[in-house]
Amino acid sequence: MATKVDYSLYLVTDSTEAILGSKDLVQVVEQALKGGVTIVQYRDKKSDTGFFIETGKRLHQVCQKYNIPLLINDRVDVALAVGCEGVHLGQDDMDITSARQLLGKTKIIGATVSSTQEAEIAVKAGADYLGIGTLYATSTKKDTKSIIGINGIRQILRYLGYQEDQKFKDVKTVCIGGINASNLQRIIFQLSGSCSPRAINGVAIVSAIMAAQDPESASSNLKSLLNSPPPWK
Ligand code: TZP
Ligand code: MG
Repeated sequence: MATKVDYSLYLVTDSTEAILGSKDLVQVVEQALKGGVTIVQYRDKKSDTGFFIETGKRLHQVCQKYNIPLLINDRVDVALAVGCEGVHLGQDDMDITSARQLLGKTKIIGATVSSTQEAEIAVKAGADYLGIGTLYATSTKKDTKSIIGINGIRQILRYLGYQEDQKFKDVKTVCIGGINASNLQRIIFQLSGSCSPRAINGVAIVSAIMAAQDPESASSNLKSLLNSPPPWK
């Protein structure tokens, strides 16, 4: 199990025209790293394997400069070829048990979950963290099957919080879908430990950083919102 990973401001990349436009992916990620993102997932649904690996290696070099872990979305083989810190796997990707066998104990494995059943399976199979969602509908991912809202995320956090097995206590959590500077503090507050037996460990964000005019200041703004109490507290 990977230790001491900071999941608080989790950047998920997007290479599509709608989000990235004509900007350079590696440059945008470096700007986000300067702004303070704490972990990066390279998500690329359109490139072939060769480009995925090559760009993954470039992103890994940049992330290493800032001492930030890089994960690869969907593909254990690409993560192995890149030599990065781990993978993020959805329900239709390789199962967590096989991924753990291929990647070994020290790599980070994350799983997308939308229900307590999916969370239980992922945790028991050895996921290090859960990407819980989809929180809110988002044009970044139109094919998302379950929009579970704050209540759906709370239900999963509550479930994790009440399990006896240490694996459930150790697993980290991030939520994803429609999170931006305007709703971040409310979301964190609604998912804080006082409303649920355990709090969320981070927020995963695509467009609010990747599509920003200035990804560095967008990230540093999100980071300061994360680190300051909401105005109503
Ligand atoms: N998985 C669930 S929602 C989503 C992914 C990859 C996209 C989230 O994008 P945004 O722009 O942060 O709403
Ligand atoms: Mg996937």
